[in-house]
This record gives sequence, C-alpha cells and structure tokens, in this order.
Amino acid sequence: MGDLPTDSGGSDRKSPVKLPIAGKRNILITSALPYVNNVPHLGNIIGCVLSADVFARYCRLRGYNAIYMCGTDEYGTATETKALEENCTPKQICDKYHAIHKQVYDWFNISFDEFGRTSTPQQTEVCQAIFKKLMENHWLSENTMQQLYCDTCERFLADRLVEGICPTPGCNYDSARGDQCEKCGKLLNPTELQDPRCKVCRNTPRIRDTNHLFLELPLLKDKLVEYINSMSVAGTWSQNAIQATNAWLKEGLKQRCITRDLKWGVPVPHERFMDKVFYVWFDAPIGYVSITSCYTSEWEKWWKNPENVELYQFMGKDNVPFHTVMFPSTLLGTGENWTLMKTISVTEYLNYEAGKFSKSKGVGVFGNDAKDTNIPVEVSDTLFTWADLQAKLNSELLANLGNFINRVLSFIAKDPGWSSGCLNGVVI
Ligand code: B3M
Ligand code: ZN
Repeated sequence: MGDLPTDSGGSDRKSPVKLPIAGKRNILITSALPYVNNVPHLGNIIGCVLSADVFARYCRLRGYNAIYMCGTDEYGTATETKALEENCTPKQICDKYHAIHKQVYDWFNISFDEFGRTSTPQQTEVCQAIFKKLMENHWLSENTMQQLYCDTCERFLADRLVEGICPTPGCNYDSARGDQCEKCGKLLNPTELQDPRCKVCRNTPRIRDTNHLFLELPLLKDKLVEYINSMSVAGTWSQNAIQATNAWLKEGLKQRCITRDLKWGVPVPHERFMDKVFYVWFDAPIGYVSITSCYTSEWEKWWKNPENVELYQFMGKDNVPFHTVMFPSTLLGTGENWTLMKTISVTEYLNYEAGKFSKSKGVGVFGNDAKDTNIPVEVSDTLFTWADLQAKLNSELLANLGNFINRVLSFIAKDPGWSSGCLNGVVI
C-alpha cells in the first residue's frame, strides 16, 4: 500500500485516501448536507443518507473506485437563531450539533469516506475562489433591497427574527413570524407584518435599504439548459428531479441573491460587501467540494475532472432546484472545468404517523431516539412465535424476497449481456 496517498486531511480516518484511477469508474457520491441546528431525524437519514450509503457500498462491491462525501451545513440564519435560543455562540452550536450528527451516523454505520462540516477555512477558500471567478466573468450584479433593521441590536433582522401581527384579513395572529404566519400558514414578507418587533430586544425595527449581490441566472440560462439537456439524459435523472427543474425553468429564471446581512457565514471578499456573508444556499453545495478538500489536498482530481469522474448526488425533493439549477449555474459561471452532477436520486418526504416530520416542531423520530432505544443495528430474534414465523415466511421470504429473486433471474435470463440495474431510480 506504500504507493497509495495517505493524506489524512486532519480526520481520524484509517483507510488510505482514494483518488480517481485512470481506466476505472470513478464515482463521487454525495448526500445533502444536513443543517447543523438540530439533531438529525429519520427523514434526513432515509431521505438521502441511506440510499447514498447503499449505493456507495454497491459501488465498492462492484470494484468501482467510489468515495462518499457528506457533512453538516453550518452557516446561516438557522444557526444564528438557534444560538440565540440556546444563549451561546453559533460556533458552539455547530460544535455541539456536528458531534451529535456524527455520533448518530456512526451508530447507523454509514460508510462515509469523510463526514465534514462547512464552517472550515477550506470552505472559505473554495467559496471565495468561486465567487471571484463569477465576479471576473461578470455573472454577478448589484441590487438594492429593503429589509427590517433593528437600531438597538444594530443589525438587519433575518425573516425569522421579526414578529408581528399577521396582515391576513381574519387572522390577526399577534406572533406571526417574518417568513410565515404559523396560525394561518400564509407565507409572508417581514415588511408586511403589522406592528413588527425584533424578537431579540422587542423594539420596533425600521425599513432600511441594503445592497446585495445577485447571480445572473437569466444570463447563464443557455449554458445551464445545455448542461441539463445533456446530463438529464446521460445520467438518467429521476422523474421528480426533472419535474422540479422544469418547473423552475418554466417560471423563468430570476436573479438570485447570494449575500446576506449576517455574521455567521463565509465573508464576501468584496470591498463594498465586507460586512456581509454568502447566503447559506450559495455556500452549502460548495461544502461538498470543501469537505473533499479536507479529505485530500488533491480534491481537484475529483472535482475538476469531468472526463474521468461521475458525480452522483442524493437528496430530498425540496433540495432539487439548488442542485440542478443553482449549483450547476454557479460552477458553469466560473468557466472552469468542474465535475458536474451526472445522476440525481431524489426521495419523496417521509411522513410521521399522519403528519410531516418537522425538526423545528420536534415531531418525528430523531436519530438519537433510535440510538437511545439501544436496539442494536443488527437485531437478532429475541422472541419466537409460530404466527410470526409463518408471517415472515409467507410474506417476507416467499412473497417479497422470492418475487424479487425471480424477477431478477428472469431479467438476466432474457438478456445475458445485462450488466447494470436500477437502484432507487439510479441506473448503475
Ligand atoms: N442543509 C437543507 C436540508 O438539510 C440543506 C441541504 C444542503 S445540501 C448542500 O435539507
Ligand atoms: Zn433588536
């Protein structure tokens, strides 16, 4: 093994670092980076981690050269708000919850090659480099927006940090949030609230102009559509991914704001925007790249090597447009030779009993609840009943497994040259 690189990237990994190998299938796998502001719930795990893990294990068994990258998404309002709630710094929140995420995934024995985080110097470096290229290539523009500003706290207030009376006729809920009224469900703009209050100090904020930078998606459209048309066929994107992407395209691409008036984020390296950070959805997908750069200093061999690397990305359906529109546009705009997503696997929501899993409302089964049950990952039978045996034989073994084996065998028998199948909508 002496000739294999063993760049540890500062982690506690024992196996040698994998780099693309000429003549092999080199597969770069990612699953959506969970927000760090809470404990992971089963919706996260089933939503993308599990399918990516199964796929990664399959690839390794097939002898493909595959790495699986994931980590926590740590910047933005969600973390700042959680820090206010828990009366500590955003960094302390990230350290605490990153460790919880890591423990839960370790317990599930997920086979990440690296489970990193986005609040690293590597993230700042990659993110700022991409930004500078976009700037140089004139894909960014400046625009003025109106936002609520709290003079006491001396800061612009994120939507969730404003409370007021819901403007919807007949509702009048007096603690509606700046982004949504939890009573009537209406999506709001914080400037629409009546009698707005800063959630931190209870003072009345005022409307103030603020400048931001926008990614010119309308100008990048041709490059993007060319990419989508070629990849969605070559990489066989799942139907739900194609639908969500087409919905964005059909509505018409708009300029997207990529900066925020926050402190906890990657600083914008531009003289007029020094006090701002990048919007979390601008930096989060770049996290895949920076986490790989923590895995190996030769990360560009994975990420700037589209001829030899296939990028497979797994996520829940609400994340699709960020991965099929925003992130590819960002990378295409740099003019560099990035490895763009070939195949996307999208999972629909996992519902809990009659409703939806919600991290913020604490509804559902959380990763640590599963861990705290002390049910080992591989359970052995502790109670034997004849009825149970009969049910398992008839339904699971005979009906499910038997049927599955029968189908696979007849499929292979029909076409002996068969060498690929389909896993969770992903052609392999
Ligand atoms: N953190 C949203 C989520 O946890 C977001 C995904 C980022 S993927 C780059 O569902
Ligand atoms: Zn305030």
